[in-house]
Amino acid sequence: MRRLFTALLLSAAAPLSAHPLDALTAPEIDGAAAILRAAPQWTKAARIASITLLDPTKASVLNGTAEPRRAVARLLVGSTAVEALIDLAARRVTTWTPAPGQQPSFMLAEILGSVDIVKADKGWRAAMGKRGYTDFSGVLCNPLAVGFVADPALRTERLMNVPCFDATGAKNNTFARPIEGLMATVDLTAKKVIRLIDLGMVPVPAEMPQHDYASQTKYRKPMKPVVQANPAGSNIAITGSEVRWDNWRFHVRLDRRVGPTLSLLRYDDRGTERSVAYEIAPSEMFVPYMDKTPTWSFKSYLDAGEYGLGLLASPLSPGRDCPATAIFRDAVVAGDNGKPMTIPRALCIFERNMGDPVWRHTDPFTANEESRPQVDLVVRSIAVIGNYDYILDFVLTQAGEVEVRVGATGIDAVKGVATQSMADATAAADTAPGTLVAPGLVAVNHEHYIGFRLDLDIDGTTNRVAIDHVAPQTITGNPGRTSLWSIDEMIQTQEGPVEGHGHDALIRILSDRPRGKLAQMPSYELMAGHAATSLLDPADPVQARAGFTKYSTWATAYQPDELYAAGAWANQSPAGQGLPAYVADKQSIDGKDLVLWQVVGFRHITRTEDWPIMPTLWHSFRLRPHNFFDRNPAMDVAPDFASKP
Ligand SMILES: [Cu+2]
Repeated sequence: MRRLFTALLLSAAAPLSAHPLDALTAPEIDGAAAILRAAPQWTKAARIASITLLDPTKASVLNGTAEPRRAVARLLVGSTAVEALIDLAARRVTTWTPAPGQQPSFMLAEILGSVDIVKADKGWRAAMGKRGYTDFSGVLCNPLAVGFVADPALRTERLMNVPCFDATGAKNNTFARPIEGLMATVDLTAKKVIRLIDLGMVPVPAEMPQHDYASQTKYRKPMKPVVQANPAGSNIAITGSEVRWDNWRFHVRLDRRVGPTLSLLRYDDRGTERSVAYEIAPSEMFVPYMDKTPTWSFKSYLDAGEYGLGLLASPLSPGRDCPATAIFRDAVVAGDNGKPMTIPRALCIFERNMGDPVWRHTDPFTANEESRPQVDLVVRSIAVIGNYDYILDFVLTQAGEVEVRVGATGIDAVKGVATQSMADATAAADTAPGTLVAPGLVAVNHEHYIGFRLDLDIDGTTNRVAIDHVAPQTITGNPGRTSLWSIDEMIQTQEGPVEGHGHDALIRILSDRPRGKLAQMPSYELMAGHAATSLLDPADPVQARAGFTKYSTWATAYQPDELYAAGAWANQSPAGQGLPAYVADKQSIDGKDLVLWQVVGFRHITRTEDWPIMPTLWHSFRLRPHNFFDRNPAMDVAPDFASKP
């Protein structure tokens, strides 16, 4: 009894958050909202768009010195954006900074409210009447970020573009029957439609696809179970938000804006814990569509800054989205007006055995066989942004590698067209921007860029960036051999794009201190993987808001407020924010605390197999130790799970 009482006292005295990098808790979000409302700057016209953890200073985290918990809020006061910093312990607003002309991310009430505004608009109702709609109960509208605002008179207004769909009878695909050619622009402040584009009637596709299992007409034979299993229990140990697995240790949280965030990533190198990264997280996403029609050409989403990858994290389904044996973690994010929202099972953490060897060899002379089974750790979340689902994975391997994977699935954005078949005379014109995926439906071509911010700290915070060019050489004096290649190492000393990806160069981030008996400079290679860069004209206003997509890799000097590849205020942003601005002063990065940025980029040339729902397509990049360990770090992996040392 006494022990129970002591435990209760201890838990009552425990701080609200156990780790300085923990996401804000529900009481902290409530507290931040209350502090804002009590602030002298608060007015009745103020609305809170977002509240998130304001990162503690890096030095305080690394030194273990406690700092008061702080939050950053973005507000709208009337129509003016404000950034407020809040000291949660002192219960006060420390800075209140208006950002005229900028827009915080959308509030859920704005997204839902704009649908009602459109449906009440006389002009829209008349245009719908011409299309035969008098009852709008089956009509669903999809409010969208407007991106760049071409009309200078509207540039400071807070806007959404709202196309609608006939979703009568829709169970799970509300995007399949577009009411094409009609789109309203809503002024969210004035709460009215300020523009209606009506390009004329396009027949609504007849088919309503359903992708639930019961709706299918043909079934393949269900498989006998193929599952991940942990018959002797999990190897994952979690304390608070700190995860230990195999030789890895890290902190994980779901950030409202950028989503899954790994911090303090360390690897136990035979008894010495060594730093690999301070923080790894998505930063921004850019998805431009390739259709010049006025109801499509604006589509160029910056999903993290306009909506929020953490805010839109989807609850994960055990046994389907993640193995049933995964550890599932709820997340708390601030909803509208600083109201905490719990997202159940927003993160999953699991081990997986893909059936691959982490290494193997059979000696050709002695026939000695040695092989080691590979087990990986995966941290997963899935952001559902309207029609699209993005699976965001961090994969840690026993060989010290980190793979960052993005799986694209969900429903292609589709456009209603007259063409029913590619044999139709209208087919060539209608399918110029994409692919006919169903009668009367074109999936429009587009591309996806997911910019990750990689605050790597290889054995500490003073690092360098090396580009190892693979340089062809001509050799003379040997008639049997006239060419080879060798490595030409170049150190990048200034902020900017890091160029040299492809098969002719290796990009590495290295410590500035030699280590071990070989006195090698420990480093990690950034293996680009899928790194398409944007083909749009740099002067195109759509592209100019997302300048980070012109290069696949960037390096910047660490700055605590440089977090977002397309800038802190991404919604309706002007040109040039984010990485292009961060590197403009060309600070030195040599032997400094530096940040790498890697953009996973892929063009989505749509295909019939993407419809009615797209099989998951994975893209990735990899961080791979390079002279970081003095030998294969997976030498000590046991040959069998039962093996005793
Ligand atoms: Cu796509």
